[in-house]
Amino acid sequence: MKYKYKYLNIETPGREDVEKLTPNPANKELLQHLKDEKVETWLDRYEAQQPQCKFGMRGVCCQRCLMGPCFISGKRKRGICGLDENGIVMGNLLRALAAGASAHGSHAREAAELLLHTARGETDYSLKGKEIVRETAEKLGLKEKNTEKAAEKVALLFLEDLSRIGEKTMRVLQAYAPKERKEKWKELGILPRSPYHEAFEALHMTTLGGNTDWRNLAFQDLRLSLAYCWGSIYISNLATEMVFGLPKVRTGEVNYGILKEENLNIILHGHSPILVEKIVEKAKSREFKKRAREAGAKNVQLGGVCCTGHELLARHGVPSLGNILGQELIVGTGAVDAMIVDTQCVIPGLKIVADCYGTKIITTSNKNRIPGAVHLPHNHMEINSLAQKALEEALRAYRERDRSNIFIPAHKTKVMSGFSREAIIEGFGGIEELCSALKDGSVKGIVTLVSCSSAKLPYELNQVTIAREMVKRGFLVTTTGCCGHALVSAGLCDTAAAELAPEKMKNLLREKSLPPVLVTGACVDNTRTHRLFIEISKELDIPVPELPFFYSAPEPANEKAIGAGMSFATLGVSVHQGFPPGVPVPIPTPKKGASDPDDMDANRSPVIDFFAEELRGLVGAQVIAEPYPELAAGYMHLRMHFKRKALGWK
Ligand code: XCC
Repeated sequence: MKYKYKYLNIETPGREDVEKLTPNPANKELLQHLKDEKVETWLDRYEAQQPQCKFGMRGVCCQRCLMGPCFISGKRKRGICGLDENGIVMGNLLRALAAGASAHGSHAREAAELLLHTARGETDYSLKGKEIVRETAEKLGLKEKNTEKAAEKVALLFLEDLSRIGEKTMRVLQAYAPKERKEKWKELGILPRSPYHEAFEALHMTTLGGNTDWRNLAFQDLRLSLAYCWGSIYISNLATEMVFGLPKVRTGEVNYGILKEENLNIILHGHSPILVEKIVEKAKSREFKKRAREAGAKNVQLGGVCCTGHELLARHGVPSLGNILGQELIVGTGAVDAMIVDTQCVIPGLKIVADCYGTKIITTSNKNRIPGAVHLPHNHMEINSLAQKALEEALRAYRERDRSNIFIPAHKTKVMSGFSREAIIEGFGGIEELCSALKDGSVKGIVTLVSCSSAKLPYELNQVTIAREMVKRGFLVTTTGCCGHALVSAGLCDTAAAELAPEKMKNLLREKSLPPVLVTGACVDNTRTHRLFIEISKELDIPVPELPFFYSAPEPANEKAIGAGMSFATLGVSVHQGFPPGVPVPIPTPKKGASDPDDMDANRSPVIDFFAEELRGLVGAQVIAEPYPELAAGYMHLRMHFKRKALGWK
């Protein structure tokens, strides 16, 4: 690969590497097309940034106070204030986690408010997930027979959990977490109060003159991760399921080929289903289709990007087109008339490409404004009218823009989607059967393969390689988020992909008509796999850390990804990160004065040792970084193999 970062012992791709290695042929064609058209994309900007700052890459750059930036090197052991490398690295990680927890917390608050207002009959929705309302209320110990009233109580409790400041921990955590884990977290002193509280504390602890004990910061990292998990993503997932219902397993097609030149193409992008659910309903109506035909379109085609793409694929079978790095390529087809975006992962480069093709960008949240975009800020009380306005804007875009420069790669991929936790269990014939499959080795273990796409790696290659490797080795894979888009487009979420699996697993998947990679939704739906792990552990009466599970994020990019991984680590599921998220990577060097060249100093970093080793003693899981996918797959296999052996499983 083109760029070599010796101090990280890592090579990163150049444009030619990405063009050659990225697995989806449609992405290859679009990258080439946009290069020919001289349209700037993330790939151009990534190349322009090379080589990237070696201090930033190792996480040893500190910009926390106004005397900085300071960085640590062989000669400069401390920043101006006196903070050392470990304090800087751990503090940077904690601050990134706090940012991710705030993004997910804000999403959770919107979802809980939607639930509250819907339960009170104040929105344009009614509760579709009535069984989830009843189940959640019961779990939370809320005695209320009336579904709407129960939902209202649940929503208020969620909002309280988000901002709880008293000594007691969150109610969702108390109700859903396994007893063994709660005792462990209590013993470690990491039971959180709430995401608001712990994010506050994390930022406070890392201001100038704050905490200099990096280990204490590491414990705050664990505490905030628990708040992130139980106080944000659990709330978003549950509230969304209560309002919009559980997804349904269905088959369909995804990838750029679903776009048609003759259609009005509207793409929905972001993370919140609040407005887009109504947009989908209205866009599918006869009336809107008629108006699109009158405007000259043959039909209306919807598509999804990032987590909104997953929500829509799971609930409505709306084809997903791509992920965070795919958004520019999608618009680069020239076929998109309007892209409606809400919050998170809408990159600024999107508007640059959109302007080249006259694509209208419509923003719907005050948390995400883009200069030059049409802005229609949503609120819970005006969903109908705002959805209508957004569609009117899309129609206008269709009529007004120059549609002569369209390039659509003809690739389509089959997918089976919509796997909730419930659907996975049902798909295997019940929790007992799923557990027997694990015990008898038909399924060797479960890996959840998730997270973003990063320009630092050959786009989508590592995600697809790890998924294929794990399936070949007999492991079931669940997936969400941007990684989910890569795996879906690679055809791994189609039943035909069962062919890759070893005989026993292949036969089981065939019998159950399941694909080896189950796409479970958006990143907040990582909770579905999280709860699946808890349920398997309960059924088998074996603590989670002893079971053959793994979490892997081959291409972490967003700060939100840190909390996602740590949510699993605190549960006792080990974590693989494909690219070290700003931690110094130790490179063994020959010992000074040693005559034997194999006599090496490991140059280990205390922060790395904490995550890779000490954490195992604390929560029963480790966090490791490995950018090379085959090595990562081999390592995960080995660790899970030892767990199976310890359990006496074949
Ligand atoms: Fe990461 Fe969530 Fe964003 Fe994709 S979309 S870049 S956070 S994987 Ni959710």
